[in-house]
Amino acid sequence: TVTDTPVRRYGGLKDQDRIFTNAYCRHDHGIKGAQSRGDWHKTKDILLKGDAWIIQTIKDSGLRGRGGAGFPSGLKWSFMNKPNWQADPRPRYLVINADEGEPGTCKDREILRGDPHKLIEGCLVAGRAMNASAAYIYIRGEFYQEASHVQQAINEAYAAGFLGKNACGSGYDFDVYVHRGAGAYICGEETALIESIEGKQGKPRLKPPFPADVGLFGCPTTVANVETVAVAPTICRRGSACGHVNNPCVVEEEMSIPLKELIERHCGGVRGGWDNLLGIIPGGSSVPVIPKDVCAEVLMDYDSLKDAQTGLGTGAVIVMDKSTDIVSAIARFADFYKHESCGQCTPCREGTTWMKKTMDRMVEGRAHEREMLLEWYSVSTA
Ligand code: L3W
Repeated sequence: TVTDTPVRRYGGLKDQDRIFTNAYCRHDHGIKGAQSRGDWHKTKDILLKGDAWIIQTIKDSGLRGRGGAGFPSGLKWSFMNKPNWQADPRPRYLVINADEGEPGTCKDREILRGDPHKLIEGCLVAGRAMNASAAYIYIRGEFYQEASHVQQAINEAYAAGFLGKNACGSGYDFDVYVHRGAGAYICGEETALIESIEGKQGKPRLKPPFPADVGLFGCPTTVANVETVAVAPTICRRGSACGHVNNPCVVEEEMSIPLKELIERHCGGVRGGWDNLLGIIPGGSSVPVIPKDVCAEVLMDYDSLKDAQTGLGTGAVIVMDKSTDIVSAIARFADFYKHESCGQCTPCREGTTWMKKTMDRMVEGRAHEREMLLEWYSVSTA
């Protein structure tokens, strides 16, 4: 039994946090629609982070298999990368269990129809994590329309350079194939499914050996459910955690509530406890960060925050715990303001560009020791 799955607090899923936004296939299921919903965004960056990073991110997210067994996904994927796996000459495979046939279960069907690109991108990311060279998507025989949508997505992904040799320009080669079942429920069991792809009757094998040791065509294989794999790219893009407070929220409160009380009463406290706090931006990204000791005392109002050399701003509180790289975080804001400058006024147009360049130099460790953003501030407002 594995018990290291992080405990999650129920907070109600917000619309902007949803991953599958094309249920019932109301919008375009093709590549243009998928990209407008965020799929294939910076996939190359995820792939370049490598197998260990992807697996750790999936482990940290607490994702568990959605085919019924609930086995921790990051752990399962890590079985493929046993010590010295490179010395094993066998190819390695990812197999997607799209043989959804349990009475009353029709959730993978919606993903296959409406969001097939999430699955294909997920195959690539999960495949990279387990150093697989190909994925086989085993689709229930009765799912004709679903198989067509998945095949269309695969064709589009190859045409865009997202699959095949040098997938997404990452230097990693990866192929995806569809294999249609013939309508046997037993083929949802992972070893029977493997037998079926191999062209034999769908009858289960004894375990062990598990597929990670001896799977498809006798090679290391991971069989994973559609939904499990389809969420992986979004988890990698968003990060495994959902913020640095336990319960991110929007609340209406009385002016002058102590900042600490606001966070502890409404947000379930700082992730890892108050001691894990690094600093807070109390009013959106236009006001300065305040350090932890100031956060403990300050009240959420104009005067108190002004005395603390920051501001109430919009009242949007950004909490940063000790895992935050504060220089990178500020560089990210600088990037935002540079990107969003309309360019009409010189101080903003030039100043935000210089700020971004300065922050980039700081992030990369190339900044001069006397370099200060303040200089650009005084120049741009002179
Ligand atoms: C390597 C070890 N791998 C466990 C792997 C194992 C499997 C996964 C979970 O499913 C449920 C049941 C049905 N080294 C490992 C290891 N693994 N120990 O982890 O394994 P397990 O044994 O907990 O469950 P299981 O037998 O795979 C039983 C449901 O699955 N089911 C699912 C159908 C799913 C679909 C679908 O996804 N579309 O049809 C059908 O039988 O309800 O709750 O991968 O190899 N030491």
